[in-house]
Amino acid sequence: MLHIIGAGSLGLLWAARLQLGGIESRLILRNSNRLDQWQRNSGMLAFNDGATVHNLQLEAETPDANEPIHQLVVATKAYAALPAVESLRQRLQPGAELLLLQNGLGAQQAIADAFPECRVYCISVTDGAWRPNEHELIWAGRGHNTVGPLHPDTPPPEWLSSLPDSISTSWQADILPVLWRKLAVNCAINPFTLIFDCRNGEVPERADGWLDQCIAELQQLLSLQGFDADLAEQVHAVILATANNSSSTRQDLHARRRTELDYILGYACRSAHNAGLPTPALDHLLAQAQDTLRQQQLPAD
Ligand code: NAD
Ligand code: KPL
Repeated sequence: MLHIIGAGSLGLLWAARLQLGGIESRLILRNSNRLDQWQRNSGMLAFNDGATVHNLQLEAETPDANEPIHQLVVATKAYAALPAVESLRQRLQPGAELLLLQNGLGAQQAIADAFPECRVYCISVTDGAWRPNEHELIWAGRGHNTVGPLHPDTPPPEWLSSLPDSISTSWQADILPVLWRKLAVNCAINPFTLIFDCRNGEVPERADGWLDQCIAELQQLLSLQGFDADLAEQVHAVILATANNSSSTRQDLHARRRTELDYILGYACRSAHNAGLPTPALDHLLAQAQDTLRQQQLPAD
């Protein structure tokens, strides 16, 4: 039995695909109010996988249910991940496997530090899913899950190979470079889309030389971590491939939700400062992005 905490876009995407693949899972909602709300519609979800709408009934419970947890998918935003896992501390069994789907970095290490007896796996997710309302889910972009252990030498969880084909996964024993590369790409795109309130494709023209400076600093930061991928090429390839998209950060802005800025650019700037690497262009980008959030009366972290 897989437990999933966070019944948002990605948590529901996991729950729906598991159920269609015949694998038992249970959603964990924040509290009894959320559970009542969920059950008012008999726990039904209309899951649009791009070709078919599946009407699914999904099992849900609150954190204080009794059943022990051996495998947990954490599908909250980065800033909510540690408190969410904390709410299940009493139920997590020694050696429990935690699968963390969060964008950015910082939340994964905080959870591993707080739960040293658990096995922590991180996933870099390229699926795209969104909810027009609470009981409808649209799988807008079929992507891939690259899974790996936060601490090297942790073996893959046994059940990983029995996930349904709809959850496309590959094992990457060294997951940090994957997470860092995605973080760097997000640092070069998302904060600019916030500041200029623009689509991804407009970033090079709007940010101009500032983007090049940020990419150069991010490239240095990646080198310090021991990774030498050509970042400029990757950033421009992602901008081209997602030119018409609103970044997740801009979507949060428009929906007036807290963003994950602190786990993306905030984390990159803190890592650079801790390593003594000057990053004036990134620091300026962070300050401007935080100003934009404050002007919109949204949390700046
Ligand atoms: P979301 O906001 O749609 O869902 C998060 C859910 O977690 C919400 O329903 C929220 O109420 C719930 N939650 C928060 N704290 C909780 C708690 N303590 N107990 C129980 N539930 C709690 O977010 P999302 O879009 O599903 O994103 C989740 C993570 O996945 C983010 O880090 C995001 O960047 C990443 N991601 C999302 C997508 C996507 O397409 N949606 C794609 C790739 C990566
Ligand atoms: O991951 C993304 C995001 O919006 O967070 C990119 C790659 C920038 C696509 O929009």
